[in-house]
Amino acid sequence: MSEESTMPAEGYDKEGFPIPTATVPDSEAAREEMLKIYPPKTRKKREKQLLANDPAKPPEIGANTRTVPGIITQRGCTYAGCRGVVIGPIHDILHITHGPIGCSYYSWLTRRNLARPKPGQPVNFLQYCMSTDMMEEEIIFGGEKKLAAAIREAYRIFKPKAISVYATCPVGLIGDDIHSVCRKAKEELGINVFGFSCEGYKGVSQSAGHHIANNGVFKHMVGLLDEPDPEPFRINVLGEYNIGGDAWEIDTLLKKCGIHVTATLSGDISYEQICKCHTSDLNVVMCHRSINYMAEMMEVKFGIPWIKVNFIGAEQSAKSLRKIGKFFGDQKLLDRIEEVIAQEMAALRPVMEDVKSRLQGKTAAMFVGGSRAHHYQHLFKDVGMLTVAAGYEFAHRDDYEGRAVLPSIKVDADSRNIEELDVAADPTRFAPRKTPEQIEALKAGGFSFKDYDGMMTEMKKSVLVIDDISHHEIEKLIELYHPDIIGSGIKDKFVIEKFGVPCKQLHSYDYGGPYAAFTGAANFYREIDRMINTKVWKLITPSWKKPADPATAVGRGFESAHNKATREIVAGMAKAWKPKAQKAEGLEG
Ligand code: CFM
Repeated sequence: MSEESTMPAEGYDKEGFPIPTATVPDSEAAREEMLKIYPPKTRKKREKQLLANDPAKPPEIGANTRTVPGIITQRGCTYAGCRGVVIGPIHDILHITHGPIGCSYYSWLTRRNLARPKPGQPVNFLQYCMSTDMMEEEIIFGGEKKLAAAIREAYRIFKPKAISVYATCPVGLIGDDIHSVCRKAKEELGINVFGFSCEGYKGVSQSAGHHIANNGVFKHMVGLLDEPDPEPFRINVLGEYNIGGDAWEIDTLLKKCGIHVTATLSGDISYEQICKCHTSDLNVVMCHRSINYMAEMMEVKFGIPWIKVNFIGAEQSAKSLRKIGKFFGDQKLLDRIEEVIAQEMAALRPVMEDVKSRLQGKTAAMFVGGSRAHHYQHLFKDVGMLTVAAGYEFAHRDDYEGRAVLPSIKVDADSRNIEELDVAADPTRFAPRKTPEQIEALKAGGFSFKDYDGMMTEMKKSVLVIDDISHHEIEKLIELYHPDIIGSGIKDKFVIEKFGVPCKQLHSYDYGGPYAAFTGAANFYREIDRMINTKVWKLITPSWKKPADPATAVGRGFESAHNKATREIVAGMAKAWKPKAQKAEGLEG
């Protein structure tokens, strides 16, 4: 709309997107209500993780710290972050989990990182799930022999280009040296074999696994193939995992503009693409949390600059394209980008307007991962909805408050556990993509590198920010805020829906998607419209609205004596449950 007129129409911002009309509820009262059930020690910790926002000066949030046992977290483990999130999507290498069968089984296609075979690259191993199936015998006598045999067997059957091995909790506990097994296998088989010490307990969440994975991908794959793609305007899309086909939408959009993707890390990506991604001109970062390490290391070693982008939401997609165009500074490319944005918006505008008529004024809350709780706020805003509460499961302070706080983040024992690679400029291959003068000129024109201002700077004042939310806090949020929709995951979806509030899974997309780029945005708007405006929610009486029935109190009524007692036990307040010995040692609370 900004292209057609200089004055925004009433109810629209200057970019031509509707202004949300809902108001932010009284967050201080809600915060107190959520915290008051906790015993003092738990409260002290949760207080730092549960704040009222101030976009001008984001308050310091407690993040990336251990979860209080018993609050029912949504977090995953370090193994999940490494094997499942960052490396698992590479489709033509074999991923072998060294551990009991459960760790493998639960990493078998449960994350919807889609991949399809390409011309010349017909292999897609993602449907396979490989495990050393450790049993009692290996736990007692060691599992290295079984691992070596498994690698050999897998190679014999599949003949992959590379094999990656992942350590699960018991492997670290019994001390199997997976790295020496991998080194020997590499020599024996003549292919790349490498391991990850990503035992589930290594960190406070899957975030530690991201870091371990970044280190390993950088050490064992990036830089192995010095063959730049011939196309101009080459970029890598970092932190995009092709959930529900998102990376394909982004790829198509970039292609339309004339921008070439060398590698998407790691959505629908091949081993070869990762090996040559250091030959690209620019790294654009979607998910800052999971891959900022790689962006930093590639800049130091190879001279590739990085910028933050976001292809979730129409307004954000347009901004991201323009930013990439500005980096290359080619007038033809810039013109083509404007043409593409105009085309995409012309197709999207009618959908937005239609949906907006039913969604403007509605509210959303989101508790997801380490980047989507931020990115998806833009999709809701595109159609006039307001985010009244949001939080990550495992992000760090910089994802909330912006990278400016990086120097002030305290490194605790849990983070120190994860190796920081010592990276230096490559003696022959380091090549800055821009001259210092070009960089200065870009900066003078308002362009910023390595910038991420975090979620809080883009949220309204007083909006609740909740890190690592507990089920108790979600229940309170629903009771006090009645958001029209909550974006979350499978672990709390059905709890939320039993309260009569629709829940959109923002990890797996409820088997839907894609939602990235303009085409994906249209899918999302329509789906949210359907979810919020279906009549089914009006037929449910939320359990907290039902009067307690003392005769059959179990599960009936939020304030029923039974439910109250259960919540108190969960919150560690039930005095009767504490053994005397613990009290004497001062372990309570
Ligand atoms: Fe990044 Fe992700 Fe996310 Fe993440 Fe994840 Fe995911 Fe996520 Mo689930 S890499 S931080 S560890 S954007 S699997 S694709 S949806 S929690 S918000």
